[in-house]
Amino acid sequence: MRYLQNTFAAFAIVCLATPAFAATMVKVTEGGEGGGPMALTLDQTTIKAGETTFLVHNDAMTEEHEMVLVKLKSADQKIAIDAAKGRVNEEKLQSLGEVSELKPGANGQLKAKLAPGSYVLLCNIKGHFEAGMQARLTVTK
Ligand SMILES: [Cu+2]
Repeated sequence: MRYLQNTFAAFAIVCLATPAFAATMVKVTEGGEGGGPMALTLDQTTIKAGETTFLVHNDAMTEEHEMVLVKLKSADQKIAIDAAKGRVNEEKLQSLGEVSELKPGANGQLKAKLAPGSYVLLCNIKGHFEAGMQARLTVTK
């Protein structure tokens, strides 16, 4: 019992000490079905630089989504769409990772260390980006 108490105390100290180094959490909600409005929303659109965890939830009933994290060269950078494919050409963008093939109702996570600048989060399943599955994120110092 004494051992358990000590273990718990040590654990509590670790927990209390953690917040100073804790990653910023950004909640990402994806939604939309085939033919319906598509959306990708963030619970905050401006965050501080550093370790960031994106908690991604696919709120759709039947549609699969994904989330790609892209660093932009500037806040007003235009993102070209390959009209024939109905998708963004990811090779021309600086991707920092993705949560792929997120099933309806599923959750995913992406961790990244973000430098100050402009970012976009998008779903690059055919037609989804154009339908509205994109959100800008600003990272400050
Ligand atoms: Cu999608």
